[in-house]
Parts: sequence; C-alpha cells; structure tokens
Amino acid sequence: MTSKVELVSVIIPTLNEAGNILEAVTTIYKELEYPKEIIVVDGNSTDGTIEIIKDTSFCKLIIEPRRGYGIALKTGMKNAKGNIIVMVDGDGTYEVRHINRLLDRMIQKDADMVLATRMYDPNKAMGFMNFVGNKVITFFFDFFYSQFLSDTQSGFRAISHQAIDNVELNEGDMAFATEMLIKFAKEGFTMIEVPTTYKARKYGKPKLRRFKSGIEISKTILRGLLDADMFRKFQKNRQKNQLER
Ligand SMILES: Nc1nc2c(ncn2[C@@H]2O[C@H](COP(=O)(O)OP(=O)(O)O)[C@@H](O)[C@H]2O)c(=O)[nH]1
Ligand SMILES: [Mg+2]
Repeated sequence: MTSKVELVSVIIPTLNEAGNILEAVTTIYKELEYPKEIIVVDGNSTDGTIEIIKDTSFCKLIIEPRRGYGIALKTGMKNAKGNIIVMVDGDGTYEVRHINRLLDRMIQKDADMVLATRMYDPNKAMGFMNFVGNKVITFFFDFFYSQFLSDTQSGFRAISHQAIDNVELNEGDMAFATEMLIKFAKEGFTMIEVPTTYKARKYGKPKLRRFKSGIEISKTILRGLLDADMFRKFQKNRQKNQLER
C-alpha cells in the first residue's frame, strides 16, 4: 500500500553505459515531479560511465564491484531513503519520461508495485527473441501465480519500499526481477501495470545472456511453486486483482 509519495529513490544499475546514462539521468531529474534522489549503482565501468555520473551534481554514485543486475539493485535499495523505489535500466531503452505515470498510478491505486509494460508499444522496439521469451515467461508466471501482468521482464518499476523490505530476494542476476514478482504474489501485494514505449539500445551491448537468463528465470518460477500451500492464497488474490484491473 502506498498512499503518498514522500521521497522517490530512483535506482539505476550501470555497467558500461557511457553513451546512454547522461540522457537517462538528466531526463529523470528534469521530469520527475516528486521529491527525489537518483542513485546510480555502477559495476566498475571502464568506459567513462563513472566520470559522467560524478560530473552531475544531482546523482549519488555507489560502486558495486560484484557482478550481477540483482546484486546492483539490492545494493541500491539498501541505500535508498525514499518510501518509494523506482528501478530502471541506464541503457536508454526505457522511456524514462513516463516515470510520473508509474507514481501517479501507484498512489491512485494504492498499489505495492507498478510496472511499465512495453507490450502495448506501437513501435514494437523489443527484439523478436526477447519478445517471445518474455511472453512465455509471463504466461507461466501469470498462470502459476494468478496474476494479470503482460511484461514480467520489465525493469522499469515503482515499488513500495516497505513492501520490498518485507520479502527476501536472493537472485543475484536477471532472475531478480522475476523473483521479486513471485515474492510479491506470495505476499498478496498489489501489482499493476501502465503502458510505456521502448527504444532499441543505441550504445553498448546488452549484458543479458538470453539462454542462461531464461533457464535461471524458469528455475526461479518453478522453485517458487514448491510451496504448494500457496496455491490457495493465489486464488484468493486472483479475485482481488481482477477487481483492481
Ligand atoms: N552495476 C551493474 N549493472 C549491471 C550489471 N549487469 C547489467 N547491468 C545494468 O543493468 C541494466 C540492464 O542490463 P541490460 O544489459 O540492458 O539487460 P537487458 O535490458 O535485459 O538486455 C543496464 O543499465 C546495465 O548497464 C552488473 O553486473 N552490474
Ligand atoms: Mg536493456
């Protein structure tokens, strides 16, 4: 439940995003209409990302030398002071101008998490293989955990800080994003989506290793199901979420 925005902590993991990061942080700094702190968690980039962040007066820089998207986000969350956390990639692919939409919706719906879904993007900028992988993962996630999400792999999310402190997250890399959804589903937290657009990466390479991440995410989904008692709880949440749509 998030009825008020006191402070938004925007957390951006970066690993060699020198050509993308400045536009992302300046846009967020200019557009975000709520009190904010912008935290960049860098994995010891060697392409100048760190220097670019240091040159801005409005970003807090944390160096997290351990590899992994999930590890970087967890470190950022530990240092976040806001009652709401927004996580977003620093690779320029998400339309960060839409950040207020997530927060407005969060308050309006008193939600625990709002995800920016890329599935209604008219430009269809997501690569074909990523799109298919995402659809398959999302189908199984929704089916097993009784949710109605369209883009479980979205890395652009507003999250209640209190809710995230309530769940234990162990995945260190890309499966972190899915593990978070599973744990939220188990707690009966409200998760909703707002549409956004998406852009192809202009600089640098994605760190996503599709096959490896696909396996890890599938394992995370199956592991979450081992607790059979949860099924009944999910069914109850299904009814509640249906009303929230
Ligand atoms: N600090 C840190 N950031 C990372 C790491 N791996 C990926 N990132 C960042 O996390 C975000 C998502 O990664 P990306 O390569 O775009 O993955 P994709 O969007 O799934 O293809 C980007 O901003 C990356 O720079 C890491 O090991 N450490
Ligand atoms: Mg990306």
